[in-house]
Amino acid sequence: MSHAPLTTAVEGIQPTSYVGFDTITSQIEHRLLKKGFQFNIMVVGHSGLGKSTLLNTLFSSHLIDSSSGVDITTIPITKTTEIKVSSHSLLEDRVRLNINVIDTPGFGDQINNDKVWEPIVKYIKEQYSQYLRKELTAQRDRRITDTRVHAVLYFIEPNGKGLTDLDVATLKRLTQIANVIPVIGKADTLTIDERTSFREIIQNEFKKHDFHIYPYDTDDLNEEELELNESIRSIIPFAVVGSEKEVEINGETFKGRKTRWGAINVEDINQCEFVYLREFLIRTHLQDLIESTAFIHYEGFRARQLIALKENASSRTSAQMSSNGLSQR
Ligand SMILES: Nc1nc2c(ncn2[C@@H]2O[C@H](COP(=O)(O)OP(=O)(O)O)[C@@H](O)[C@H]2O)c(=O)[nH]1
Ligand SMILES: [Mg+2]
Repeated sequence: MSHAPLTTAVEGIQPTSYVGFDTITSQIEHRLLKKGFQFNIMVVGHSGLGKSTLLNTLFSSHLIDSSSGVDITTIPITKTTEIKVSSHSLLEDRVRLNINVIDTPGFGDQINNDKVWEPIVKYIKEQYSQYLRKELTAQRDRRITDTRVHAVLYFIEPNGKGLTDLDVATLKRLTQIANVIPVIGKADTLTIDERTSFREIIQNEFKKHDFHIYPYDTDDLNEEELELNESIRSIIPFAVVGSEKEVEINGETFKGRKTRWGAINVEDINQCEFVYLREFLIRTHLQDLIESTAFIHYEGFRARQLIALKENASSRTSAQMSSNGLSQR
């Protein structure tokens, strides 16, 4: 009997009878469905830009209270940005999506907006640090609860002029540590032409400042995926309109905003880019947002921390050695 060669070609061999490993996909699906998915999304931007409303519109559920009807000036202004986390569980077909919404009230509302991004940056880094600590314990949990921020929706004010100094300072920091998706809030306050030119201004500013904006082109993407990313990049920042209310016009009901001049259908692609944002964020890139957070942002954080730890340890050892009269060599 001759032995099989040590290296065989990676050609597929068709088993002569049914083995059953084609069920692995359904085994994986079963396991994934059982544990559900965790998605953590943060919203950043001035009060009243429609952050809460848009999140509720995106997930078609009332996740956070909007300030509608509440005069913003009556809300006590805190000295700094607050971080408010709320957890929700949504069920669609058999898929359970656990969502943590991280709201950042107070951002940009002060007269002196110096360093108001700090609590946000700190929160994002803290989640990485907690995750790392859990990974490094001797008895790791089989499943570490993931609180890392997978997406930051950054709301730009529809002022038609461009980014403010606060936007630039915040985006500079956030894009280094998380997946940032910029949107123009309350885009219905701009005409379609105004939106186009506003977007151009902002895209140029992004280029000028060299912001690392999500989605990222990685080596493992195929041509089709690269093209999709390119088309998404061309409409960033998405000009969005949000509404939780149903509007009825000529017997047709839709999610929209009624004005004295007519109504805006949030889901009409000729009226705003809400549908594109939802398509991108939820229907094509949800898993990629989670993976990019783990493999790009968290990985970078982890590497930096471990290198620092090692350097710390080695400088301590050499200090100890020299105090014992030993040389390192
Ligand atoms: N015109 C317009 N108003 C909006 C839009 N989204 C929300 N609003 C309204 O703006 C106010 C503030 O919205 P809210 O979602 O609480 O803003 P947040 O402070 O950024 O969370 C509410 O009265 C909303 O009804 C929008 O897209 N267009
Ligand atoms: Mg809000």
